[in-house]
Amino acid sequence: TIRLWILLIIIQIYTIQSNTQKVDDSSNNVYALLVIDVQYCFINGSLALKNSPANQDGAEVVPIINELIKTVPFDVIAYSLDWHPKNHISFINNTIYRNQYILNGQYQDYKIGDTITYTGPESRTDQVLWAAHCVQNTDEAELSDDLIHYPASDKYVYVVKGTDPDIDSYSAFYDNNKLHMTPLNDELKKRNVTHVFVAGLALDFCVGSTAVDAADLKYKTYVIKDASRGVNDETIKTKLIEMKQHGVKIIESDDVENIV
Ligand code: VGL
Ligand code: ZN
Repeated sequence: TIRLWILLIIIQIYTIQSNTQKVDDSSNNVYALLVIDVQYCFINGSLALKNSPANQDGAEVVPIINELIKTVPFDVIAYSLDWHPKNHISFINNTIYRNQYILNGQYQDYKIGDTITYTGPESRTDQVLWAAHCVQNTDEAELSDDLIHYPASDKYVYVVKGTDPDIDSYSAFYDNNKLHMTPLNDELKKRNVTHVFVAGLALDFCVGSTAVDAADLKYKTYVIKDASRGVNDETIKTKLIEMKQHGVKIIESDDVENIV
């Protein structure tokens, strides 16, 4: 029984140690909310989600994200903006002059939602074709006025993406070929961010890709599903699976206060 007692005491000490360790760890946690592309282009502009196959309404994320900002003590809130030049590769009206770069070189009747493969020198990617959207410095490229946001500071960070005409950027961290990073990772690292919560538009594209990259970059990553809206039920399903495979936790906005 003496041996048993010693064993029990050792187990006790271990649990106490690992518990204090946990407390110490959480004191180093720095929580960021990543608000992805809550812009008029996706709410009531040229790529309004309510006109896309899933029939979801981008405006609905705004009050949910605002409530999170008001009630959860995030250390950092980072906003991304889809911010394309007029000649951007993702715009269907630009596919014709770029046709020389398309694999089979033959004219096709492209429609919005088609995926084409560009093989030109600067364009080396599969690209979904979208209506022209979120053109830099246009009204519809602005963040929603209804979304809580303040001028850039220690707490508030803004990054633009999709600015290179020859490559799209769904993730707020990288372009789709992962050749360049936006400033987002540096800005989060500067602020010692450890945990990121991703929400906004669109779940199956920019929100999902941002979350996958965040997890790969070793942030503890959560996607807030009810604070996001998507384009297409099929791609939403596959993106959720991909996110989980990369270790992203899929949560609801009510869960956030129990984590931060
Ligand atoms: C997005 C399509 C094209 C997004 C951006 O923000 O999810 N989707 N550009
Ligand atoms: Zn875009």
